[in-house]
This record gives sequence, structure tokens and C-alpha cells, in this order.
Amino acid sequence: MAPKSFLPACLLAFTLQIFFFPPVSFSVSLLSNSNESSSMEGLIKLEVGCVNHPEDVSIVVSKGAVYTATRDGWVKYIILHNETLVNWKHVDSQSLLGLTATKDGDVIMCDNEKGLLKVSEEGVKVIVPNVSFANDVIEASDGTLYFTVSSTKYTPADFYKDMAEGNPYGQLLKYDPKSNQTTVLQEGFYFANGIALSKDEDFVVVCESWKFRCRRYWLKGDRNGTLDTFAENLPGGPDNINLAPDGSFWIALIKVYMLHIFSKGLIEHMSLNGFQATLLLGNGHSSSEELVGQKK
Ligand SMILES: [Ca+2]
Ligand SMILES: [Ca+2]
Repeated sequence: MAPKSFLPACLLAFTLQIFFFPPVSFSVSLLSNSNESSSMEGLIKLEVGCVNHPEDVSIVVSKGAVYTATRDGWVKYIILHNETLVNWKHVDSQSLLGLTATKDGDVIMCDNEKGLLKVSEEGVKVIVPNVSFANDVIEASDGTLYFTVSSTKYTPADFYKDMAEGNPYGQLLKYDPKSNQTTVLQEGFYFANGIALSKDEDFVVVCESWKFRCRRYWLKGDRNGTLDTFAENLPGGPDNINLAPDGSFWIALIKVYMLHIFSKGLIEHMSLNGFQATLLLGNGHSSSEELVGQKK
């Protein structure tokens, strides 16, 4: 008689096989609809093939430039009026994620191994060490940094385990440069991803990828210190987010495909707590995989 662990082991092996080597091509996307082709017509690609897995962008209006960090450790920017790509600084890292340009002209970025880095003309400095899987950061006008940790349990290489387990290991944190103190403001996010500050700096929006929603954490007023839902039922997992000049937000959605071939029993075997009874397969990272600009 086969050992009791044999069947679960076969199911797990089958799941991983399907996950990494899907037997069919998926042509139907959640993001695919009759409006997609027309909505893409106003877009132009700024750089293709010159940037290695750029996770995020930050626009510096005074400089007329868009900054990004790539997986090969470069902090680069594109001068928009002539579309010149500048390799600005190299960081000894292959794990750069979200970033933000500061009012002083520096760049703060998330390194999922080292923590928060400050990149300036003088060089690179670790300002918040001992933080793993920091995903995105934003600076307030007083210099305070707000940032996300996607998962306190898993590494970026194991992000799919975080998704499959379906437990909220994400955090929102605050770094005060005056006291050099880091504080956890809120726990319990289902993969805390991009973060943006409101125009009046009265709240931050945190993208919660596995729940297809964005949460709002209040920083001022009667609701100071409380959390509510800012947007939900999004047509994809929200990844990065940026404030628009009119006070609204641009959100990059992870393009996902639905795979319906798994039995309910198998999904329960994988303990997908509170998650949809389907497995989500990513295709590329986000719309920031290539830098895309909107044609005027
Ligand atoms: Ca960002
Ligand atoms: Ca992200």
C-alpha cells in the first residue's frame, strides 16, 4: 500500500508542473476586452531592450526625466524631450524594486536584500537596513519615508508561495529621518506592493496585489492611523502606483491569466485561504516591464 504522503506529493508535483510548464497557451486575459486595443493606441514605448526588468518608475518634473532601477543594478533615467537614456549610478545589487525621487534630487529605492537605499551624486548609502522584501517607497514633504514590505515570510523568488498560502504577511512601515527610527504602521496586507502619497499627504494608498484592491492608511485627521479600502475589484493585481497631477492615481496591474483546470479539492489541499479557487499565472511583471509613455 502506498504511503499516505504519496498522493499529496503527486498532487504537488502536478501543480508545480502545470504552474511552470502550462500545457496550453492562454489567450484569454482578464485584461483583454474590446477596449484594450483602442486604449493602447495612445501609448509609445520609450525604451525596449535597454532596460533589464525595470520594476518601477519615478518622474522628476523639474528635470523632465523618468527614473528607473534595473535588475542588473543600474539606476537610469530617460530625458523625455529627446528620449536619451542615461546610466546614472550602478548599485551592487540584483534585487532592486520600487523607487522614488526625493525633493533633494536623490533617489530612494528598495533593495529586497539590503533594505532602503539612498542613491545620490555622492554614492549609495543604506538608510534602513535589515529589512527584506521591501517593495516600494514614497517620500513625504517633511522627508518621512513610507514603504511596503510585501511578505515577512517569503522572498521575491518564492512570491508564488505567498500567493498560494494566502495569508497576509505584508506590512506598511514609516522611516523618520530625524530620529532614524523605523515603525510598522500596519500589518495584515495580502502582498503589500506599490505605495503612493495623496496630494494633500493625508493618506497613503497601498496596493494589495493578491486581493485585487488598494487600501488607504490615514495619516491625518479624525481617521488618523486607521485603514480602509480605497479601490477594490480591480481587473488585475495592483503592482506599482503613482500620484497624478490632478490628485488621482495611476496604477499598474499585473496581467494575469485564469487557469480553471484545478479541482476544488486540490486547491483546498494547497490551503488557499480566502483566495479564489483558481490559480493565477503571471505573464511578465507589470506594465513597467518596458517603459511606456503616453503620447500627447
Ligand atoms: Ca514607486
Ligand atoms: Ca512592485
